Amino acid sequence: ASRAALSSIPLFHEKLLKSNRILAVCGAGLSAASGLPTFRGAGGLWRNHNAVDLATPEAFDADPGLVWLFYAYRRHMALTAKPNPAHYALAELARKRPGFKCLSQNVDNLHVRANHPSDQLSLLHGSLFTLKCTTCSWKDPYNIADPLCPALAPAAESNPDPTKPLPLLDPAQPLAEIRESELPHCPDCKTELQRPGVVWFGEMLDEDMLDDIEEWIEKEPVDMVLVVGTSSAVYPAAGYAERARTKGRTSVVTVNLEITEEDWGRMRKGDFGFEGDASLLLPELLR
Ligand code: BJW
Ligand code: ZN
Repeated sequence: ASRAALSSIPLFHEKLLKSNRILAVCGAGLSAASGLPTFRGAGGLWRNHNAVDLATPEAFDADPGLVWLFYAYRRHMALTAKPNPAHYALAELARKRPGFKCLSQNVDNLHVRANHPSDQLSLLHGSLFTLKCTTCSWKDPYNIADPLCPALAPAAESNPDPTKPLPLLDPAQPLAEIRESELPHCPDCKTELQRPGVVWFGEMLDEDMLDDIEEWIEKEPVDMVLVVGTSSAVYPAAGYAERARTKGRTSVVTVNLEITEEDWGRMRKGDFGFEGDASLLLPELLR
């Protein structure tokens, strides 16, 4: 099928009206218009590190101070950011359509702040605002302290000179070394460090959540899957669109700032591709 045919908004609306069970799989591009950087491509660098390399247990073990500073900065940015019209459009779709479920890889809490009904939202990769112990079962499900501790205060400072990059983000400016003793420790076991309640590479997603998703997909055929602002590079998230597809019935709808020739090539009859900013496209598509 041609790009133009795949991208017809009236045809999409026709399909949406007939759709009962709708799944969304969201990624960092959804929050880009809220000013939060994505992981891959431009903006995926934090100081001189790849964001993806910092999101690993190995990076945390090697330098917990550095990785905590990265997460402290992201907590601060997410707290300062606001949900955008795409988050609100998804939350509204959830309220109108009990058959809609949203799976989000984003840890920024913006779906929740847009009042997305919690029973229709699965946060695949956890939350920046959950704290847990690296070792024991201690967990604080929601903590928005900013800064989290004095050693992490540089991540919560506003820019002293807005004409220049934030000193924290400037690789030419050395970081003050953070000792382990200055980082937040577990209040239960006392000895171990706290860590952000997010899912790093090689770590398991929450088993109960995975079971819920599996059950939801299996229950009845899915009519539409919205794949919004994700590079679909990370599993299991990247597999859900095809996992939910029932041939001849399910439309997979890609909403992304950039849809590659490869993406277009993977699309099947009845699929849609909409190229652009999700914060502009989703309100229009879901109205
Ligand atoms: C816009 C836009 C605008 C920009 N509007 N669009 C099967 C096959 C192969 C490998 C595996 C597999 N199963 C598991 C694995 C291993 C691994 C994996 O997937 N590896 C791949 C790299 C191949 N997966 C795991 O380890 C997962 N665990 C697991 O499966 O456990 C069991 C197991 C373990 C080991 C082996 C096998 C099984 C866990 C994955 C956890 C990912 N964690 C992170 C960090 C979270 C914490 C944090 O936020 O710091 O999650 S990595 C990072 O990538 C983050 C994101 O959620 C995730 C996805 O990124 P996303 O959201 O797609 O962002 P980008 O930047 O990649 O893309 C942005 C997109 O937006 C782009 O397309 C832009 O064009 C677009 N865009 N502006 C619309 N305005
Ligand atoms: Zn502990």
